[in-house]
Amino acid sequence: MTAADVIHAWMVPDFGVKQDAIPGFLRDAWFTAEKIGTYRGQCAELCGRDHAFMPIVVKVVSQEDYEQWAADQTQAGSAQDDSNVDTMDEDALVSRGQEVYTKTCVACHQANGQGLPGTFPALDGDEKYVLAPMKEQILTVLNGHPGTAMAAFRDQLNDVEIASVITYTRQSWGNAGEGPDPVVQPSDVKALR
Ligand code: HEC
Ligand SMILES: [Cu+2]
Repeated sequence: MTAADVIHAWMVPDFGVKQDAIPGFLRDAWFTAEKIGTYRGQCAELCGRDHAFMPIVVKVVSQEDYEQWAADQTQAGSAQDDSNVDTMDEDALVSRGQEVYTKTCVACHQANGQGLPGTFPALDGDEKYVLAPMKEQILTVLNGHPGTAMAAFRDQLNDVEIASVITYTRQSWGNAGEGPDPVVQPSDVKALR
């Protein structure tokens, strides 16, 4: 859990779980749900004007229903068929990359690419990976940096998604027009996977 703005808290009393969600920190929490049903909670930190509008809903389902749900999700994801796509045009990469970034990277690296000082590195102006030859950045997203909060995305994202999100970071904020390899193609990711 983390937060993008102020401190919130994820609380579901039936599970005995209450965990602060703090910008700049990553925390986790676990519980064992023993009965199928719909459980409700709410943000438990007075977090501002919309505090009362942060309901939490957890659906506990059977293993069978979960597997069905997971299969449906995978199908929804692959409605956009990325297999056998080796190259894309630059605009398509950037716009797909923005979607991936917003879904997968923004909580840590932030919408403005500045990250959070001391916790999540800025990708805007990052000379080491983003404004550098593509190889190390591709390896970073594929394999993560073990022992840090930067996870491996090789199982979660396909070659098109990884190429897109990397292209997006290379062409956004102050990075536009700055480093080498402004465009990374799915075939580049495939070659290093
Ligand atoms: C849970 C938080 C988190 C998420 C989500 C996350 N990152 Fe990271 N990322 C980090 C951390 C922490 C580091 C620094 C790792 C280290 O110290 O080596 C990092 C490092 C990086 C770096 C290297 C930059 C540098 O200077 O160290 C790149 C590039 C990067 N992430 C890209 C991405 C992309 C693209 C995504 C989305 C697909 C993503 N990250 C999602 C936390 C995250
Ligand atoms: Cu809140």
